[in-house]
Amino acid sequence: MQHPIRFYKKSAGGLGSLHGTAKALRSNGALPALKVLPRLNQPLGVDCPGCAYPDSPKDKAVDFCEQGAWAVAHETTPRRAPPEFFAAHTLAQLRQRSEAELEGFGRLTAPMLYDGASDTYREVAWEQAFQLAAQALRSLDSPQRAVFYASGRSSNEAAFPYQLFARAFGTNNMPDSSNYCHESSGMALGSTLGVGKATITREDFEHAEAIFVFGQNPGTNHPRMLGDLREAALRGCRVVVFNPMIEPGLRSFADPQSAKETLTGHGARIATDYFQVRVGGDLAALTGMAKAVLEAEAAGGKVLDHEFIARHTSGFEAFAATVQAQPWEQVEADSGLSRAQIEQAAAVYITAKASIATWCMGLTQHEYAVETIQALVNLMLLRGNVGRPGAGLMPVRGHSNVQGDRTVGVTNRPKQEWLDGLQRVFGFTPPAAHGLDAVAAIKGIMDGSVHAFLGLGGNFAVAGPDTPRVLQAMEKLQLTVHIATKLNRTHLHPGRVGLLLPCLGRTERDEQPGGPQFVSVEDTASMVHASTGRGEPASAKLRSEPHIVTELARATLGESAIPWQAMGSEYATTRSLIEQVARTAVAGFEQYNERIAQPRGFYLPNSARNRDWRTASGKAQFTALELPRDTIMRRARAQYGEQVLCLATVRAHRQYNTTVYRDSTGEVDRYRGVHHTRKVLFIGAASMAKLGLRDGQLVDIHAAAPDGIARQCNGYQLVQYDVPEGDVFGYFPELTPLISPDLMARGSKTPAFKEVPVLLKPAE
Ligand SMILES: Nc1nc2c(c(=O)[nH]1)N[C@H]1C(S)=C(S)[C@@H](COP(=O)(O)OP(=O)(O)OC[C@H]3O[C@@H](n4cnc5c(=O)[nH]c(N)nc54)[C@H](O)[C@@H]3O)O[C@H]1N2
Ligand SMILES: Nc1nc2c(c(=O)[nH]1)N[C@H]1C(S)=C(S)[C@@H](COP(=O)(O)OP(=O)(O)OC[C@H]3O[C@@H](n4cnc5c(=O)[nH]c(N)nc54)[C@H](O)[C@@H]3O)O[C@H]1N2
Ligand SMILES: [Mo]
Repeated sequence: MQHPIRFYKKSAGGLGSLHGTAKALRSNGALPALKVLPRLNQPLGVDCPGCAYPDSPKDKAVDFCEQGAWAVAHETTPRRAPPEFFAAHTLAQLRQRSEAELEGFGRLTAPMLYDGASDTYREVAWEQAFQLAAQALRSLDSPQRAVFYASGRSSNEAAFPYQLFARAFGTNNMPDSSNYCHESSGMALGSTLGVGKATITREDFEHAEAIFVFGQNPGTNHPRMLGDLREAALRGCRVVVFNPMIEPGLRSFADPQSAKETLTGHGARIATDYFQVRVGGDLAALTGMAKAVLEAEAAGGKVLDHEFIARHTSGFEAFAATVQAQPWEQVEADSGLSRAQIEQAAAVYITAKASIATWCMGLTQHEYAVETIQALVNLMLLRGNVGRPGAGLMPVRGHSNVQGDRTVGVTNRPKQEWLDGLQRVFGFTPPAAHGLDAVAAIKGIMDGSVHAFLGLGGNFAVAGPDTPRVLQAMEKLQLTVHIATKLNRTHLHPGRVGLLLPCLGRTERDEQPGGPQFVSVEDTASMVHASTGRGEPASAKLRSEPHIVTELARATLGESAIPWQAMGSEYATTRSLIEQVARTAVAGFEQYNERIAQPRGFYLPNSARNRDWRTASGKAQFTALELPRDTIMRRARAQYGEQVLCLATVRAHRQYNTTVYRDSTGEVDRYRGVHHTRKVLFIGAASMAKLGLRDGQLVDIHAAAPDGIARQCNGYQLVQYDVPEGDVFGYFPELTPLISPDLMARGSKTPAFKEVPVLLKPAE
């Protein structure tokens, strides 16, 4: 068997990215995508449907990346999955196909209804589709039987009527992709700084003296961020990385827009310091850094910002006492880093006049995720690194509008001010009780208490834990409605009434009775800006997301004081309604329609950035955190033995979440060097030696789950890689079936996708 790894020796970016961009275009018929790319992330252009990284504040001729090109090319693909395609394939047959094949069938073209007798989806008229969904919803014995899932790809103009629909129907059951993603960040920042969003803008990168990057692989998932890190590194800023894997994309980066770097393949060094913390070890590492900072202060170093701490924070004494009580031995054991390494990181932090901390899924998808991010906030507060130029915290969001969706009300835990705003503007009393989050929805689907599922985008069951079980349970639902651009596995398990409703993509022209429409999105630095699709729609039968959502609502709830039809046909109406609801709930939406027309849109002010702390104490809150003894891995090892490994599921270069791309050259994960197969497991030499396994060997992976249920993924090839002992890494979504829904973050309930206890056995 061929070894799938060819180690990547060049800088990330550079020619590889240019080739990758060209491949994206070639594999999908270049023309439509080529029309879109020059307008990507440009003022008044199209917002990239890839990640939520902010657009350049300066005018840049090119402000998209290779990964954006793949996202766009896959949306503008010439391939189609029309009704004839569905007539020729039963769902049983389609279920045999891989994620990449399902995606590869192309764009959906017509509304489809599941027909159980033939086990196929068949075309249905739009009007009938709306009526069928409405009947099924109205016949539920309680609105709480329905869940309204949202993936973070839809615009504000679709998300707002969607949450209004759920609440007017009578439920806050709005699980969303944030529950799977940055929920832990929102909670930790909310409890400590009073606002669950980034406190910095893209300009702040120009003023930082140190940037700490935790649990993030920007070379693959936020490539435009590498440009900012590169510029920072070139002007002498320290870039300190905490990541158990050596990610080549974080080591050095050749700017594809620099001819010299591209031609030589030698880019700029990115990480000045790289710490291979153990998976789940960041809380200990951050505790250690705080200890080192406090020790430096005690030694007379004058490193704390006393004025800031006194004036702006609360809880310092309890925090400091708790940090000092955590023994260095435990800090070292839990983090996998030596005291000297941690002191080195602390020294960088102490020396820098302004520090930024960014993070992504490496911090959020753990049992102690919320606590870990609170520990990061603690560290930043020690030197007043919030609310001044070049300093602050930034959770780097995933989906391009996941932050905007939350801002306009998509959440299972709405704030009372938001509900009051809905009541004031629309005159109904929205439900106050919190609804189901994603894991609770999964459990409800499995235990039969949920009867209807609606999805505004996304691939709910494949993106969440215990996929095979959840998919099976979805077939027992009374109703499934998926608003989608492409086919995916969740669609292949319809309920009794099963609807698949195809929508326009963001790059496509949206003509409504009110004229051509544009939508708006919010990036991870809180810039709200317009996105105007101009491409030819993939099919004449496609409807826009706002139209589909509002017609579903109108059919279900009838005519009411809520102007559904206007919101579905003239999005300025929606924006003005958002502005009205936001007036007493979210700052910064004044004159939404006027200001969205500005070239780069407008910034939603962040109270913490202004050192206005909307917390219980009215101050920025230090959190006293002990290092946990009771952890997923300790419990699993107590139950299953010391051979249990910790699996972190991550993304490869050629995928967008559950969408796996096929690359004609066999490239799977460029920077990590993987080719031709996704069935690999990255493992350290020491772990292999301990378990009597060897590089290249095939293994079966068994979950060591707390609920004792057997879960298994077979035939994975071991790849020796520089990762800490006891930790292994593999790709989602393939390995998600190993994850029990009981593995989740305390507080945020985000699945612990990066902390999955597993056992390896030589393949049978
Ligand atoms: N091209 C592309 N772009 C994307 C996406 C995509 O799939 N493809 N997805 C989008 C979405 S929704 C999101 S949320 C983001 C995700 O962006 P990332 O968070 O960068 O994605 P992951 O692959 O989950 O990578 C997590 C990183 O965390 C590290 N890690 C794992 N466990 C730990 C740990 O315990 N501690 C630390 N310090 N590090 C750890 C891994 O080694 C890896 O480098 O990307 C967005 N952008
Ligand atoms: N094991 C493991 N699981 C994870 C993660 C992990 O790191 N490890 N990461 C988690 C994270 S961070 C996230 S955000 C979730 C993602 O979870 P989701 O957001 O649910 O999943 P996606 O794969 O992004 O959704 C892809 C589908 O969205 C639809 N789609 C694409 N574009 C559009 C559009 O413009 N409109 C509409 N209506 N539909 C569209 C297509 O049908 C496509 O198949 O996955 C989570 N799951
Ligand atoms: Mo995400």
